[in-house]
This record gives sequence, structure tokens and C-alpha cells, in this order.
Amino acid sequence: MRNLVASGLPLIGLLFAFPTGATTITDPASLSPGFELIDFEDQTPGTKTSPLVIGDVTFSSEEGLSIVSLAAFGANGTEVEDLTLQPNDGPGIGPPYVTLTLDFAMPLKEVLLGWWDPNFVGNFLEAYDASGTLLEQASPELSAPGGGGAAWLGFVRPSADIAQLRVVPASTSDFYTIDNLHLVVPEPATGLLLGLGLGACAAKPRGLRAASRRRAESSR
Ligand SMILES: [Ca+2]
Ligand SMILES: [Ca+2]
Repeated sequence: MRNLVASGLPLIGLLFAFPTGATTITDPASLSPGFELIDFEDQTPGTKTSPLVIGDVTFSSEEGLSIVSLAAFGANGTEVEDLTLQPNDGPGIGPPYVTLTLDFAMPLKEVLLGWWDPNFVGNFLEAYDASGTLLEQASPELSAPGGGGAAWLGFVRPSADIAQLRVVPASTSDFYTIDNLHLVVPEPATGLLLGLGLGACAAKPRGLRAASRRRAESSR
């Protein structure tokens, strides 16, 4: 019995040391190399139709979307800079601030964004998988009101399963925008192999599949 307990302890320790969830990150340096960046600088300022597709990301909000400049605010420069995405139809900076949803063309392993001016307790960044299951939830570091602050926030998952990200404000009056979205898509080699595998399956003629099924059945 003593041996069992003794041998079980390292395993329990391992489980606590390596939780199944993600690591919450607050620094672009925590990301793997080769990320894609969406900084909204190629967008024209003003009201946008929701959903808005940029690269591999579809942005949407129940209040529409707008591209607004933070050039006049103290936070301008690192996490957020110049043109950013606001979760309402603007066209200027102002409420209501509602949930902003980001859907990814391919599930991600790593993602990070700059959150302008998080002031209220209860702001959350949430990651969901393709079936809508909540994978991760974290809150940005708060800054003093006035637009002088911003925070990095993101996740690194054990596997590429983040299909959707939601920026959920604590209040419709907590002004916020997002910028500098970093996406790390799955390794090209893995994606290529997966694609080739799926392609091979799709390309296999029906007759061949039926023949191999018959062979499998006859060999039982
Ligand atoms: Ca920008
Ligand atoms: Ca705010």
C-alpha cells in the first residue's frame, strides 16, 4: 500500500504541474515564431458592416463594427496603435460596448490581442472550440479610466482547438477597442499532411473504397 501511495504521488504532482487547460499569456514574446498580425492599418476608418472578414478572421458584433483611431489617446503605441476595431457601428469612439466575436478559418493553438482601456472588473476574453465549448477565460489587467492604458491578453493551447474568441466587456459603457491581433496557425507540415490525407480520402474512387470494405469484411 505504501508503495502504491508513493508511486502515485509523482503522478498526482504531474497532473497539477501540467493542467489540461491553456496558458494565459500577456506578452507577444510568449508566442511561437511565425504569427500572423492583423493591425487594421489597411482599413479605412468609420462604420463597417458586420461581419467583417480580414484574412482568416471573421469579426462580428450585434451593434455593428467600426474602425477608429486611437492616435489621440495615451495608450497609443504598443498594444494598440492608430487604427483599431470597435464593437459598434461608430463611426466615432463611443458606446455601446458589446461582445466582439472572432471566428477563425482554421482552429488556432495560439492567439493574442491588444485590449484598449479595460477599466471594469468582469471583462473577459473567452476561447471556444468548434462545437461552442468554452475552453478558456481570462481577464485583462485593468488600467485607470481615460484611455491611457491597454493590455495584452491571449492563450496558448496544447493543441490547435481555438475556433472562436469572444471579447466580453463588463459593461456597455466600458469603452474598448482591439488591435494587433496575433494568430499562430497550426504547423504548416501538420496542416499539409492533414490536407493531403483528407485529399487522398476524398479522391479515392467509390469503387476502390467498396472493394477495400469488402476485403476488410471477408478477412474478419
Ligand atoms: Ca492598429
Ligand atoms: Ca474602458
